[in-house]
Amino acid sequence: MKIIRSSTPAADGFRMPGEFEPHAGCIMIFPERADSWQYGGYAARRAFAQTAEAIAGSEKVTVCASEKQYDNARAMLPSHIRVVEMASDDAWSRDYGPTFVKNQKGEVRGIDWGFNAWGGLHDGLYFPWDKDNRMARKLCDLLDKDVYNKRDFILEGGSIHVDGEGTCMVTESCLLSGGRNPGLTRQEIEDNLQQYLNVSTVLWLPRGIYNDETNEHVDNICAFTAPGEVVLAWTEDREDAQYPLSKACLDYLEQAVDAAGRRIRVHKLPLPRPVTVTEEECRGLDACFDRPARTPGERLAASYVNFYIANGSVVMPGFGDPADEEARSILQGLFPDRQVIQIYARDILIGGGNIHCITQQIPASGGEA
Ligand code: KQY
Repeated sequence: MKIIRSSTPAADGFRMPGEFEPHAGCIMIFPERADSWQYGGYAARRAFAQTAEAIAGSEKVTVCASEKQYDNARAMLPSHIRVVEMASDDAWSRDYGPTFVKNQKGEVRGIDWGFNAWGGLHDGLYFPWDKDNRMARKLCDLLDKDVYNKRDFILEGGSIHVDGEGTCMVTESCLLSGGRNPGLTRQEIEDNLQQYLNVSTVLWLPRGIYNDETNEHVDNICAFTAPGEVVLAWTEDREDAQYPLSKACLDYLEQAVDAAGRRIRVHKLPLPRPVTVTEEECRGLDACFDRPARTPGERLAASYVNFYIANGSVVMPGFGDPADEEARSILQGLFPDRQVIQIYARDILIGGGNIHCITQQIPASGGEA
């Protein structure tokens, strides 16, 4: 594996493909952190294993597990899922796995962004995060991909979505947050996205999901389903704290134009009713930074937008909510050639994210037509 320090994907003719383009596989990490996953992570590991199996129905899945969890992961996961031992601080491959880029010959490379646990000592969510920060490079080595070093720029994979045709979508609340790149202007941040993802247009949604502890990652509020088309997490309840956030995004998207000059087609995806943490769940979590990791009644950032597009399926969260089926059927309509698989994801949500946050696609190699 070569570490590329002096050029950029755009300069080398590489771009980040849309998630709906063909994959070689998917990377996940087995959960065990006691202040993220209640009661030692037993229920979370079951939900991660179900997610891995659903994705493995149509693409190769690699699960990274710690030395302590390796045997358990190997036992819980079927043999067609690859398990490798790799140290991490938690289980968010979207955020600190490599972001992959591809050129016209079909060569794939990784990007190793800086990771500081969603805000470092400013408003980050745990310390230390050095094992997470080393994962992108280790994974590129494992997969035999050269990697761009961009550790001087803090970025999580969940804070970007691309359409593969020159457009990237982010939220202002996250990318302009004080804990990531406070020394950079908005224009400098946009320049980095342009050079590393090879995009010409950055859509800056104002906000994300209410109480999303990532400073409102875009992957929880809005996702491309095709070039020029997005789903937006939506509530009709004007009294709900989420309403002004979703409305601000809708207003923004209705006037936005993508890199190809298209207006964006917005499909509203309903939100579940507010999901809050129970006392029993809080009792099962270790403290974080000498404070309780969660407090009873705290609202979690539940959203159906946090789905993963696999080669043959779309794997989405369910919350045991009346809106589960409506959200599933909207996504099924938008992805007629893929089977939409819903996983009961409360035990992933308690950790602070969902199915998109715990997965990272590896684009298929091979030339483009
Ligand atoms: O991408 C995410 N949503 C990850 C959030 C991690 C929170 C740590 N408890």
